[in-house]
Amino acid sequence: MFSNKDRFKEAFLKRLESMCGKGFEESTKRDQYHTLGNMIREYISSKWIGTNELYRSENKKQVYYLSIEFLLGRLLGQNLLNLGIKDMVEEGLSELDIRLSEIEECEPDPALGNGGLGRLAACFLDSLATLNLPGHGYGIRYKHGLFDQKIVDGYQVELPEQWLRHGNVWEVRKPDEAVEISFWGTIETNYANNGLSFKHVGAEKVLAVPYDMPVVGYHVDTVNTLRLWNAEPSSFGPNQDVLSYKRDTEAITDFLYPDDTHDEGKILRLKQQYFLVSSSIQRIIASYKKENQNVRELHHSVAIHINDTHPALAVPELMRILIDVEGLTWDEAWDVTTNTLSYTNHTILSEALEKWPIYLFKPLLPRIFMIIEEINERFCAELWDRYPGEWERIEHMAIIAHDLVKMAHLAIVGSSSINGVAKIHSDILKNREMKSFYEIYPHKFNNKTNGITHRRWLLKANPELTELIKEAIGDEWVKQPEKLLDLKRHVYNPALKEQFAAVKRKRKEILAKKIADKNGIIVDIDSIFDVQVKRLHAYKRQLLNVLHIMYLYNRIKEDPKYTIQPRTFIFGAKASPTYYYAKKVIKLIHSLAEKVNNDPRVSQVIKVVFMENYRVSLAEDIFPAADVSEQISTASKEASGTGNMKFMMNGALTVGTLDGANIEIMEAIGKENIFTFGLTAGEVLKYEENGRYRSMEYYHHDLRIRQVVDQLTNGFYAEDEGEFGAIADSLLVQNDQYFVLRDFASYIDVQEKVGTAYQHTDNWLEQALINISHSGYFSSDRTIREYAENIWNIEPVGVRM
Ligand code: H53
Repeated sequence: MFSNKDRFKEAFLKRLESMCGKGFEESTKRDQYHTLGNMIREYISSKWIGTNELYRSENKKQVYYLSIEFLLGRLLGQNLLNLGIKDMVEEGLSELDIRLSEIEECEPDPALGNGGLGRLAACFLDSLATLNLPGHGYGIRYKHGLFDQKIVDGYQVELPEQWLRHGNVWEVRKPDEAVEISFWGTIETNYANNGLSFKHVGAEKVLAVPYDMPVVGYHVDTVNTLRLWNAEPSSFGPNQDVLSYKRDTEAITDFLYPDDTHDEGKILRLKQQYFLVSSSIQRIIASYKKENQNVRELHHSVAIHINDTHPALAVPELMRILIDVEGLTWDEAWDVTTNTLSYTNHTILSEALEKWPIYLFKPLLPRIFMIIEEINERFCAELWDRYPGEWERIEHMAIIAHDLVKMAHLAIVGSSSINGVAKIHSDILKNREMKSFYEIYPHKFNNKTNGITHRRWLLKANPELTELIKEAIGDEWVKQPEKLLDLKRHVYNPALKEQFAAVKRKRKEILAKKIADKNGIIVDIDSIFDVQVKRLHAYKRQLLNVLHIMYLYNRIKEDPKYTIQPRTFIFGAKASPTYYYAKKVIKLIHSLAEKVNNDPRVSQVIKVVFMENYRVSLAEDIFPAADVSEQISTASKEASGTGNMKFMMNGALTVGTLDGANIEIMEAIGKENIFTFGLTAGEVLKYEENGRYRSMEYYHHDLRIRQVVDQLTNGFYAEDEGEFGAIADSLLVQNDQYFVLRDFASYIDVQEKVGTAYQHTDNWLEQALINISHSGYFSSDRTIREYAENIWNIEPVGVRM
């Protein structure tokens, strides 16, 4: 059906009729999307089955990536591209007068993640499949993904996301592979002749039903699986309140928690975590046992990855199954568990390191709690042997302390590998945050700098730039992204620079049109498109960006001779619904936009745009159009960042702190091709230690700062003077935890340099091309190879198209 355009057209029309019960003329765009999606999934299925059969017959080691988030983005376009049939399908459809891009718009964005963590997981799946690596994602099939953001009078309003409303063409329900999960109840301990045994009685059972989605590799035959678990009632008993049982059960997979690096501490979240872990591990072991006899050798065939602390219950759950179900001794089970599991830490923010109160944990997961207690006791005994009498140290490292279960400690003790996500982050883990663990397990700690899939963020999002690069250096880099380095030889080629400028301009026009349509703001294509898109969080410092614009506004108003290179400041960000400060920053951006964009003189040179409902599909329009990438977190706080890499790959220049992967970007492209500013991580950590920072001093001594901070509360940006009081308080009363005022002057200086640099067009274009040529290192293919070789010990399974 996809062998040539005509056969495709014929099959498409036939399928449209049979699926939708309508003729082509009456069909809607959505009908067409569903028809095409179904055809593609069917086309994928033989490769999918083939891949699974191959994995079974070759019986090579496989990795299972457990993650509470997978931020996939739309799949139709990416699948067509990876299958190598996009051009043919596009042509066929256009002969039917259908534009593929319009059909793609009908696909809801599967938003099963909040931000970096979930998007990284999605990039990893794409790389695993493309590299023919046997690796699968295990997650939750949230009925409602991350909320849809509406802006009403400048305020964020959250609406439930509804990606499943019209069904999901990519998924296959597998009821035969459902498993039962037990919550609540009590544990009966039996003393038999050959030892203890445990029985979980009076538990509430929930059925976990898998929905599988294919993960198609790029131009290979490998199709891996993303398995998403759905919670359903197990069986109804005679004296049961059926309705409330059904409601409570289904609630487990109703919503994705809309917090990013915040720990909401909800019992439902703990339920979600155990639900994911228990269903995944039960199934992984069942499928292992089909091909293998001895669970003592599980780790030779299976690697299980814990993505952040959310799936850390994998440690006690695997222990439970090995001991209670498979009959292994504690020591045998511990050996298998620690050799099977590995863990990635994604943050050092203390509010994100999950800790569960025992009073919630123990009744919900009684057997799991017992096992954690035992792990903790044995671990503390080891510590006691090593550090006799050092109570404080042991208390600090314990898995259970002060009535809390510390998930990061559990993950570290129960895994064979612990990695951070950028060099500086891994160093901070080793030398500070997890220093005491590093001292006893130095061999476990390692770094895996994050990456992004260039197939989505360059090939799919920016076909114009992709073509240009292919014209300049051929297409080997598509399979081997490090070869983008070949572009470096052409950076000074005037024709290439001109063509790159034309591509950038075209993409800016496309984005400008979206902005005009959605925001009703007309932006200047010749202005610098200066972009900050990411979750809203104090440490990411959108506020610093805002204060800079407030300063520019004042400057332009006060000094008639002041001239600057025109700029369009573009923001996109969702705030966690309960995060008061973050929501106020969104409101502030809107109040600022209102003032700037409506001022006759100021709006000639600057514009402020907030793009509503930032998500993967919108990101695909934004990155290709950016000139400047804002990566301005307080040094040491952003573990890696991955937006920085997407901008770089699309030829934007970074304004950034020496934080996360910004540092490695700088090392790759050279200091002269990035605009860095602000405190270093070392300086920030020192301030935090010695408590010598006084934000008030900066407020008093820098008039520019005093003016903008005063404007937050003197009615300049809001009639209600209290509107932005929380923001002003964060800076002055709370002593500016994220060093916004400390870095202000340095940020203003570097932004001035950006303005001047942009005027030297030739040089700017060269710098942009240098950024692109070094972006290959930041492909997730490199990252995944490192995980495969150094952590999981898995090898490609030979399936080539
Ligand atoms: O993970 C990204 C990093 C980023 C970090 C982010 C993250 C979340 O999105 C959610 C929870 C969490 O602990 C960390 O903030 O710096 O790039 C992928 O590693």
